Amino acid sequence: MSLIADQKVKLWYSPFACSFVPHVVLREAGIDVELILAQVGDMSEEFKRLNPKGRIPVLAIGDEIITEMSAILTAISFLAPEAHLLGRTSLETIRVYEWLNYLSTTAHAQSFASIWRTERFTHDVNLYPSIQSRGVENVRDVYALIEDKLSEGHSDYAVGHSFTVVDSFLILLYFWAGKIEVEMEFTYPRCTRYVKNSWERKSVAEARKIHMIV
Ligand SMILES: N[C@@H](CCC(=O)N[C@@H](CS)C(=O)NCC(=O)O)C(=O)O
Repeated sequence: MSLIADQKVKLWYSPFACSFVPHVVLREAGIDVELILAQVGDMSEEFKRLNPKGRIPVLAIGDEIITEMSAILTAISFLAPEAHLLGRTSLETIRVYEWLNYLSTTAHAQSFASIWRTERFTHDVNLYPSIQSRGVENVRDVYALIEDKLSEGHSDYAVGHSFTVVDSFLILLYFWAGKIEVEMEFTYPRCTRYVKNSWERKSVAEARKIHMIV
């Protein structure tokens, strides 16, 4: 596959969902994108043919259909190398992937999913409350770690000293944690300060509007 910057780019998204992350990154990269709604909980058969995993985000660059957060963010970043959205040095890029894997797996697919998609973790509805309360504990553990990591870099950004794909992911997860009523402001002051710094950034504000993240 060769990524050519002038191919048509499309993003399938749903409000409140993780498609917010590539949406911010597309805006950071200055790429024109066609946004297509694929509402979580009401995805069309046509969408499921496009992505048999039944998940958003999905990105199309010309005829190439790309799924999975890390792959999508990498593809967008390759379209606009001058924006350095995967970091500015090899080590920064390594750190970006270290974050992305942690956020996609431990934070999203394990912790938040066990609260919002408990049916994927057990067939026994009697176990839901126990799995969900463990999920909230897991979210707190994730945030304790993020709080520590954000203090290491002495920067307004998660990796290096400029905006990367990681920043957009962290902004989304902060919003999600608020939705499950984890107290964020006093318990995780560095995370809070960090998210507030980027909340009104142009790319973030535009993606928040479409994704209803307010
Ligand atoms: N492994 C996928 C997971 C994406 C994912 O779980 N997306 C959620 C929205 S945040 C989704 O599409 N959920 C649909 C559903 O649960 O039915 C990735 O990292 O891109």
